[in-house]
Amino acid sequence: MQDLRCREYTLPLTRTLLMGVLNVTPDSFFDGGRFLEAGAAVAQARRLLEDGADIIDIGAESSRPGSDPVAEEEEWERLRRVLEALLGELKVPISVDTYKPGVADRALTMGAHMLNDITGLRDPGMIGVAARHKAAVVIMHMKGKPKMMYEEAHYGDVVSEVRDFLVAQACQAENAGIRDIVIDPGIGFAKTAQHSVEIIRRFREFTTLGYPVLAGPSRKSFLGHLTGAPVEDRLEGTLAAVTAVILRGARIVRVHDVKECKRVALVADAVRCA
Ligand code: HH2
Repeated sequence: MQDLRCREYTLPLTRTLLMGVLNVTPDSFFDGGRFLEAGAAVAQARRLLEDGADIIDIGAESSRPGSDPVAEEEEWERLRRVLEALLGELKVPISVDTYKPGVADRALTMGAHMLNDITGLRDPGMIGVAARHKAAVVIMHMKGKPKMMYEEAHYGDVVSEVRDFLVAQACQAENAGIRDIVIDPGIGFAKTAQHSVEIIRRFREFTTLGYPVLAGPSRKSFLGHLTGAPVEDRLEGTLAAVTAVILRGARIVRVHDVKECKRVALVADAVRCA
């Protein structure tokens, strides 16, 4: 687990990688509507890079609790304009946050490097697409669909249920020939605030499975639950959660505030490796 290959890029896994979030949606829970226009999205991608992002993750359908799915053509149209502009320019891997094989296939054909699937490759078509394009994949845990996911937030032991799902999906991906697999317990997805805290507290139970682990606590509602702060005011909570997961072995953090999280990662990495 020395490095992560994202098609023509190889990223080291010896330090924490920063995945910068870029949502080209009207309704994402934090940055919705800000980067829907291609020019604004490109400017934000450049800013994320300047701030220290190692990967840019572009999403064109919000997965916030209660959100409605977007039609495949609409999702692709939002993505296409931004991908076209960024793929020629950025010198870092571009990840596409989608669970639809049709969108994934078109994005990888255009040159994207990584698939970030919040449904953990539940659609068997996704495995075939990733394998065919030799793309890296993020397998994230979620139950149900974003629209109703809080109704699914029931577990015996949340950590073992999530871990069993991630291992099963990762094995399927490996059997299909996918080499570069990242797992993600899906903080906030069909999880109560208590479940998210439990996942962070026991994060080592994911980071000892042999796959690099990604965590996405950035500005999520469990932080609001703990601090009482609205989404615009959850930077400190995010930094605390990012520190906690890095000290427990996370290798990638998916964040909106790359500059601040990068500094936190430098310090936490130094402590982790001391
Ligand atoms: N969280 C969100 C979206 N995609 N992917 C992974 N692998 N892990 C996560 O925790 C994760 C994710 C939700 O955040 P955001 O993209 O900012 O919001 P929205 O879904 O409303 O666009």
